[in-house]
Amino acid sequence: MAIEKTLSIIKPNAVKQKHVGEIISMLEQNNLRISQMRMLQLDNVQAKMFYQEHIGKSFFDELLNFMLSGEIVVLKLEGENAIARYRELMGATNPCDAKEGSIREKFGDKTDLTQNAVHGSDSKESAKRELALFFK
Ligand code: IDP
Repeated sequence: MAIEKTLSIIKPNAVKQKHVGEIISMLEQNNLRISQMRMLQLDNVQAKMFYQEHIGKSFFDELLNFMLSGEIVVLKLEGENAIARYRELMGATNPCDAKEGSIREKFGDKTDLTQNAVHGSDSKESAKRELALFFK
């Protein structure tokens, strides 16, 4: 199986609630190798560029405000079939629907689906585009 690279973001709610360590531990335990990692505060331009596919959607402003509300951790993950394996480990977009033991089930806000703790690239194309925004 091919070695893939993917982007993970630990979102502001999970950073504020001090879940960075536990999330990183779950990545390591699932053989998603961390090859680069940074903590940063997004600015408006970066956030819009990152979420460009959602511009114009009803939840876009809420999503942008949330992503600008605090520091995030961005990670470059590598491993066999890493894109799909990390999406599986994250769980469904809505923490209420995320399977038991997934990152979003454990650390997402079950009353606010925007605050679902983590992001993960959904395809090889998005992984390439998203990684280039954070890692040169
Ligand atoms: P994904 O993060 O599971 O790939 P996307 O549909 O790409 O899901 O949505 C990007 C992010 O936008 C989600 O992770 C979530 O934070 C937020 N989001 C998606 N749909 C909604 C919604 O209907 N209401 C509020 N926020 C949403």
